[in-house]
Amino acid sequence: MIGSIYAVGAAGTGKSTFSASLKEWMISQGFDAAVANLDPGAEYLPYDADFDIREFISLSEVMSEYSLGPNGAQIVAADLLLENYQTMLKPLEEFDDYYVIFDTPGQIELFAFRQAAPQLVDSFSGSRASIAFISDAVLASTPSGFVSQKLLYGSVISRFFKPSMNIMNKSDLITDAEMSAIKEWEEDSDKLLEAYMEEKQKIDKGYFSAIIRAFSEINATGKVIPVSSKDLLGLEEVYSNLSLSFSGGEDTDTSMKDD
Ligand SMILES: Nc1nc2c(ncn2[C@@H]2O[C@H](COP(=O)(O)OP(=O)(O)OP(=O)(O)O)[C@@H](O)[C@H]2O)c(=O)[nH]1
Ligand SMILES: [Mg+2]
Repeated sequence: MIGSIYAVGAAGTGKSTFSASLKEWMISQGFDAAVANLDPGAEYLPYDADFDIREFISLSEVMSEYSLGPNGAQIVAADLLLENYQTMLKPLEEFDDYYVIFDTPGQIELFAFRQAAPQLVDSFSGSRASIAFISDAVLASTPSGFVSQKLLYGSVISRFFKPSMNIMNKSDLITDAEMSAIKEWEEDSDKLLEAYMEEKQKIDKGYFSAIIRAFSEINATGKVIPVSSKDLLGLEEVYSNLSLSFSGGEDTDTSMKDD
């Protein structure tokens, strides 16, 4: 694999749509790209999967075999994948010269916060792995939503310790003014604290200003990349971040089909 991109994020933030769009964009640019679905519970996918974990794990079979309801079955299914990935992911070996985008399970805790997930990423993709944390622009457009998504991003990157991107998906759903406010909060932690204090009247200022100060320190890697997976916008910046993490900045990709 030239590189593995793991799309990780809370339910409904657009991981599957992002995976589909990034593949489409990469192919349009002449790169070889494939999408692997790692969500055994997915009922509908907005792409034709090049690899689909549902061929190995059936949620309904897990439910009847283990006498579980849908939530318990999701956990067992996630663990089945994490315990058996070496055999199950073998078909992906044929994508040696591809970028492979991994669409992870709907609920973030089923992948990012299970014990074995960092091990899967590490041993399967090693230094060719990048985490694409997918957040929702609508949520990020209020100061408290912005703060909570940054915290979630922080907890995901501290699980994987891989190059990562903080992707603000669905940016087509927010106004230019909301986008400018988000950019301002990123640049200026005082402005973020001010906006936060305005939104939440009775809070412990000391505690939140400490959290917000910590953001400025991780900003080097934590700046959001606005993306619209619906309109295929922002994907060029995603790609340049990827090539930066995979090749130290130079676009040394040899898989270009055109020119
Ligand atoms: N407007 C807009 N809608 C989007 C965008 N990306 C995804 N959506 C919509 O958001 C909804 C959820 O998208 P999915 O791609 O299924 O999200 P997901 O994170 O894979 O969802 P789960 O796997 O169920 O957690 C769908 O209705 C998508 O069409 C986007 O960039 N803009
Ligand atoms: Mg999905």
